[in-house]
Amino acid sequence: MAFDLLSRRSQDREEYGERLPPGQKVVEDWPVLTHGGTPQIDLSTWRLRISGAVEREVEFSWEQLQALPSAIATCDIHCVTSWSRMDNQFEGVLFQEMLNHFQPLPSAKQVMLHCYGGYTTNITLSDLRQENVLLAYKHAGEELTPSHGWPLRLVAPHLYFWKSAKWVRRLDFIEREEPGFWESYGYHIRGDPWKEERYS
Ligand SMILES: Nc1nc2c(c(=O)[nH]1)N[C@H]1C(S)=C(S)[C@@H](COP(=O)(O)O)O[C@H]1N2
Ligand SMILES: [Mo]
Repeated sequence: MAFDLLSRRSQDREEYGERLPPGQKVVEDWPVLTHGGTPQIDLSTWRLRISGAVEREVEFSWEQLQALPSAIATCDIHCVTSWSRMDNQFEGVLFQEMLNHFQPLPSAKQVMLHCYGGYTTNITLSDLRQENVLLAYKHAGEELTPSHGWPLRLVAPHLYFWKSAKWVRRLDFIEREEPGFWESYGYHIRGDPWKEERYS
């Protein structure tokens, strides 16, 4: 068993090289990792709120979000529990596109992502500005399933996947670094998989 895992890992390494962060192994399925349960969400009352250190706080209804230009990002995702899933096709609104609809204040350095169900995670504004980061509503051409974050989740593929908040409901722009849920339990404040920033 241990031997199988080791040989699997070296095959993955041969196939993917630098694309695969250290200590990760490739899976074909898509595990669900949720602390707590999947929240019940009603699209008619669903909102995405932009708050905190922004020029003007704004809210998007589901229809308003759908009306924004969409994009497809193909990316690999890396969970800190050591699985990676390659070549995911997410569709949604790029964070860079979202920035055409509100203006962070110069003092905004970080964003606390708040989710339906209570989960939070912190991310720097510069990490959110990376070109592949999006608020996704589809995966592989299909609506996200409830357990993977329907109706809307963040996808920030260059960081460990715990940063990719499912059921996101609020982006709170803040001026100082603050830990989110897992970060306050000892997970790394940033979580770069290539540097193996797993724990603090
Ligand atoms: N709201 C919320 N978002 C979350 C989580 C969670 O528990 N609640 N888990 C995180 C973790 S630890 C991981 S690895 C990924 C898992 O996403 P998946 O279940 O779609 O694979 O979601 C992240 N986003
Ligand atoms: Mo995770």
